[in-house]
Amino acid sequence: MRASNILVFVISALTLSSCSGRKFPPGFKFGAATAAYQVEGAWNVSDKSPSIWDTFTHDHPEQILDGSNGDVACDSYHLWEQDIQLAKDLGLHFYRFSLSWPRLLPNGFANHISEDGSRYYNNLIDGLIANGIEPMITLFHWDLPQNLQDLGGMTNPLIAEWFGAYSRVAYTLFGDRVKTWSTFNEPLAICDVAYEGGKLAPGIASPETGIYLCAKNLMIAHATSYRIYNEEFRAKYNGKVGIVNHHVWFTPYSSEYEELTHLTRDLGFLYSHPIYSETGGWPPSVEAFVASKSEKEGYSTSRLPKFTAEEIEFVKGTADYYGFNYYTSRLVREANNSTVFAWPSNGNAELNVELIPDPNWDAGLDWLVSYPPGIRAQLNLIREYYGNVEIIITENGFSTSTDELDDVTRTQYFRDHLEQVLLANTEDGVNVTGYTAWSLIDNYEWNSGYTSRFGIVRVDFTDPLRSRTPRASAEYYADVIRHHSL
Ligand code: GBH
Repeated sequence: MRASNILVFVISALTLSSCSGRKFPPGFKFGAATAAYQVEGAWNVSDKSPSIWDTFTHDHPEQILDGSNGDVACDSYHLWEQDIQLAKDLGLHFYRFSLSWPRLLPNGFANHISEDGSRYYNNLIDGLIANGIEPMITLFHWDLPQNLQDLGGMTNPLIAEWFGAYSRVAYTLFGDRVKTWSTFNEPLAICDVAYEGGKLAPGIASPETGIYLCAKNLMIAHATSYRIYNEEFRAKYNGKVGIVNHHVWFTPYSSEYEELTHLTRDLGFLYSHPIYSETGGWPPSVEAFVASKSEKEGYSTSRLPKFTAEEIEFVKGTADYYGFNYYTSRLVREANNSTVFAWPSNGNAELNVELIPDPNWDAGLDWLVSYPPGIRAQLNLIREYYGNVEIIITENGFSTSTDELDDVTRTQYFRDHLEQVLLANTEDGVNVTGYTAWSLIDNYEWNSGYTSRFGIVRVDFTDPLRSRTPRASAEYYADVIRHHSL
């Protein structure tokens, strides 16, 4: 985006905060999210088998800041009724949670459905609905069954079949009551972050090739799941299926990096272009870039596997909405020899870019620098790329290292970001229809263990009962929902 556009954003933001037209459109929905491995605990109850996150945290505690794991986490496997009560007290329209694949299908395959696993999710779904809260299910939020990993996991093209079969079980069991589905949460994390340095499960570093094998297989797996829904369930259940992408808003460090910024943004759309673009397939700029680099490196084919013409058609159009997770923004410039590549893994090594926060932005914990206009700018960019597709903000939130109840910075983060979402909707006409706070409750924050808190509700992890206490941000959010305005 050009500086003049940023100025327009700033001016309209100022105008908005000084007048009263701060209502969200009537159908706009508010929710909050969690993910199975981060909240459920009960990692080995009944016939549940280990996921790659069980294995990774048990075998490599040194990869986790406090050496912890999700064995118990928030114990939501047992305390799900409390989670529903919290969601109800907040007035949430929907609750976004994920299914643990190895809890539902202990073999990974569809030949055996766990009775306890299916009962757990049925109870959760029914409980939500009884309290007027729509369930929104993510099929895959990173916790792949370990036995499928042993067969190659995301780098085995058969993952598409396995994921399809798992999806069919989930759609069959829950599709009568669950109307909004997403297949994968953040391919960027599943493929790029995980395979770049092996920092996330399965702990395999394969930055040149593993990343892109995963990328292609994931796209086919997503489309397989979508098409199964279309062919076997849509007529009966009439729900929506999409995928959730994480985007960092990128803007040039200085005008000489405009082109590099475009390429960086295009790479950020690696998992969107095959679905939402008119042509289908990988973003052409990225495809050309990796192909030419691979050739120079002596590879016989591009490290980014090509789609066949048939595969392009198979993947194209396979989403009923655009799931968008937003947390932070970065400036883009060319890396030099002394650059230490840090998160975000958005091709920084591949493109030789350095992605750095503007010192003027509010520093949060670790990587999470707050730049509210970024969410609005990225919403507009999605529309610029793919037209006025329905967008649901599937995650947005802020972390702290302390667990205070009066969470002033988190509340401010929500206020500022909600305002930008509202502006994108009302001023820019972006078709954004929902907003999801990450997270309903403090939970297991992957490599940060329990040191990084995202909950609008505090969880006391020293308490065997994992007591839950709403923070000030929860009150604020409940207020926004109640008034349907800021
Ligand atoms: C989301 O990822 C996830 O969907 C969710 O599960 C998670 O709890 C939430 O955000 C908050 O993080 O350790 O410096 O290398 C957002 C993308 C990818 C951001 C991994 C942090 C690791 C940063 N995340 N990344 S670092």
